[in-house]
Amino acid sequence: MAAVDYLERIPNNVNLRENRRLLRALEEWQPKFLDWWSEMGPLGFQAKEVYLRTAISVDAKGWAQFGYLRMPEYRWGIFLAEPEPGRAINFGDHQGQPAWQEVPGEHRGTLRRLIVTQGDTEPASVEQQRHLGRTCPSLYDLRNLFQVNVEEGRHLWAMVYLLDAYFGRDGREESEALLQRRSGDRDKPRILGAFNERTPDWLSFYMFTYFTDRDGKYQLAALAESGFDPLSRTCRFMLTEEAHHMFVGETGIGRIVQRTCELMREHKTDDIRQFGGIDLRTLQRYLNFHYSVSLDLFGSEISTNAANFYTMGLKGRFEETKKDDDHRLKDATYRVTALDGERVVTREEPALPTLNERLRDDYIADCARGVARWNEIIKRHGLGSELALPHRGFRRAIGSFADVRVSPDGRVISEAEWDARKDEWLPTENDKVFVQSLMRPVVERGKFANWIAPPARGINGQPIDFEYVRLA
Ligand code: BYC
Ligand code: FE
Ligand code: FE
Repeated sequence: MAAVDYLERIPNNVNLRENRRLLRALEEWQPKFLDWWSEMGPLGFQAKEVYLRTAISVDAKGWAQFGYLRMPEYRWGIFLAEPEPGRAINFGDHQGQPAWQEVPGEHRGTLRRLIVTQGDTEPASVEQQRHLGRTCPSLYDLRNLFQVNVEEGRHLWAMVYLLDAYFGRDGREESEALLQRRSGDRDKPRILGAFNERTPDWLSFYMFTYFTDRDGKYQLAALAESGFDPLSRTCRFMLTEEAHHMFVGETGIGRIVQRTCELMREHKTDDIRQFGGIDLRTLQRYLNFHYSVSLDLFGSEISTNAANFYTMGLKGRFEETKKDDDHRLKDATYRVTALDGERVVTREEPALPTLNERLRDDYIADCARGVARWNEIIKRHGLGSELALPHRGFRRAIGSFADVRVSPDGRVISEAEWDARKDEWLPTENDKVFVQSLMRPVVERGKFANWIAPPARGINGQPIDFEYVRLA
C-alpha cells in the first residue's frame, strides 16, 4: 500500500503529531480496523458516495462537516471535549483531588475493563446492522444507517485511543481483541447481551437506536463524570454524535406509527397488515423486546461493581455535578424495585450498590418521553390505542428479575401463564416473517416504503428527495 499520511487521515485534537509512540500504535491498528470494516461493516455500498457528517473539531458551532464520501474513506478521528481548567474528581473517595490526567495505578485494571466494555459495544452494533443496507426503506434512511455505522466506528476509535495512549501493552492487546470478538458468535461473542442479538430488519434497527443507543447515552454520561479526565472528555464528545443516533430511532418509530395510523384510518381497521403496514400490536411486541434487552445493559439492581466504580471515582451518576448531596453516598439510601418472594415491592437500600438501578431509573424516564410523543401521533389521528413501556421486570436476563417471569403489567406469573401468553408480548416467528416480508428496498429519490411515513425534513437542511446516497 502507498504511504498513507496518518496525520492527515486521523483528524484529531490530541496532538497526535507530537506523540510518535501513540501515532505508531494507531498506524498499526488502522489497517486492522479497515479489514474489520470490510469484513463486518455495512454489506455492499462501500464504493458508493454517501452524504455523511464527519467530526472535524469540538467547536460547538462547527464541529462537523457534511459531504459525499465513500465509507472506507471516512476520516475516523479522535476528539476530546475541551479540558476544563482545574477540573477535580467530583465524587467518591478521591473527591476534591485534581482529576487524573494519567491512569491511577491502583484502579488500572478496573478502568481498563470499563473502557473495553464500552468499546466493545461500538463495533458490535455495526456488525448487528451489517445487512440492513440492501432493504432500506429510502435513500434518506440508508444514509442515516451509514451515518450511525461510521460514527459507531469512530466511537471504537475513541476507546482504542484511550487504550493505546494510556494502557501500554495491555491496552494495545485489548484494542486488537475489540476487532476479534463478533456479535452473536458462539466462541467469541461481544461482551454484553444486547450486542449479541440480531438486528435483522429496519423495525429492529429503529428500536435499537431508540432503546439501545439510549443506554449508550446514559452510560457515556456516567463515564463523562469520571475522575479519569481523558475518559471524561472523550465521552463528552461522543455524546454529541449520540444525539443523532437516538433521533434516528425516535423519528423512525414515529414515522412508522404515523403510517400505521394513516392506514388504520383509511381502512377503518386495526388489522393493517393486509395493506402493508405494521400494526400497533406488532410494534408493541418489538418495543417490549428491545426495551427489556436494553434494561439488562444497566447491570444488577444491587452491584458491588457499581459501588466500586463510584467510590473509586471512575464512573459517576447521570448529571453527578448537578446533584446536591455529599457525592460520597456512604450513608445515603435509594429506593429500588425488588422482589419479595412472588411480589414486586420497592425497598430502601444503601445507595452505593444501587447505582446501576439509579441510572436505569433515569433511562426509563427518558424512554417514557419518546413513547409519550409516539402516543401523541396516535391521538392526533383520533385513535384509542396506546404504546407503553412494559414493567422493568419483564423478560429480564440480568438482575433480580432474571429468575422469575413478569408480565408487561408487572405481575410475577407462572411458567404456564408465561408460555400461554408470551406470543402476545414478544415478537413471534410470524411477526418476524411478516416484518421481513416488508423489507423491500426503496432507492428512488424522495420515495419511501409503504410501511413508513417520510420524515418531516431532510438532513442538514437538504430536501427530503435529496440524493443522500449516489447509487449510480
Ligand atoms: N450482558 O455487577 P453487575 C453503547 C455482567 S451502550 C452480559 O450488575 P456491573 C452503544 C457484568 O459484566 C453502553 N453480562 O454488572 C449502544 C458482571 O460480570 P463480572 C455501553 C452482563 O459491572 C448502541 C456481572 O454480569 N457502555 O454505548 O455493575 C450502539 C455482574 O453484573 C450484563 C457500558 O456498558 C449484560 N447486559 O454493570 C453502540 C459502560 N450486565 O464482573 C454503542 C461500561 C452485567 O461478574 N460498562 N453483566 O465478570 C459498565 O459500566 C458495566 O460493565 C455495566 C455492568 C453497567 C455494563
Ligand atoms: Fe456509540
Ligand atoms: Fe450510538
